[in-house]
Amino acid sequence: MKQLTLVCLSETHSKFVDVQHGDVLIHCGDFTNWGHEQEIKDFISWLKAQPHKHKIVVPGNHDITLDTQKYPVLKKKFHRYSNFNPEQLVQELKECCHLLINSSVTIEGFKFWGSPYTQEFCDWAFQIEGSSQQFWDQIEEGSDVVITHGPPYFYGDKLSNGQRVGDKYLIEKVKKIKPKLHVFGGIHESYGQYDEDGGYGVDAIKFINCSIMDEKFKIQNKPFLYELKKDL
Ligand SMILES: [Mn+2]
Repeated sequence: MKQLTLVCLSETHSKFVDVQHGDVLIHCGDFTNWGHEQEIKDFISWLKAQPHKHKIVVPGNHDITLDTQKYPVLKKKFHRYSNFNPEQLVQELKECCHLLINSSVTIEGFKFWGSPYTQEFCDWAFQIEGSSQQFWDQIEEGSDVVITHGPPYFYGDKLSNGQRVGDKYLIEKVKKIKPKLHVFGGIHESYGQYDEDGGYGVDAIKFINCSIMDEKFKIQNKPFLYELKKDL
């Protein structure tokens, strides 16, 4: 039996918190408010100071500098008066974590697949153009953990008015892939862990929304711990 303790958090928006110890630290995005150079540098310093052996980062829609493809457009909107090299910052970040952008990493026999992309209404970073149906076909078979910035439909995706905003194609695909864990943030007010509806026993997927900030951007929640196990 192989086991890893995962420490999962999201939505820190340039605030820094103490996190529990574990083997793999996972941040599901929105570690900044505006993707400013200093915000990213502060996050890198924080990340470097964490003792976890492995670190995985999936950016969020606020971390605009990490969306290097769209950055020239986003710069005009958000960073008119700053001048820095986004590629260099991304490189610095990659040197202290596994940065997953529609890609995977295998750690001690466990496969983690991550994506920052979401379907959203405001024009931020990492947005899926059009339907997400084909988009989620990129999730790799055999993933033990799926990490996305936004929630799938029905799990941890409720706004305070009760409206569910999770991605319907994402949940469809995740249920086919059958990871042990799907962890995400995105919707601050839906922090919590959820068991797969209609799932059975040990094969049921666990869904965790690990947003540590509430909808008023106040830190209210603790990072989640999850024991990832498998017979190897
Ligand atoms: Mn957020």
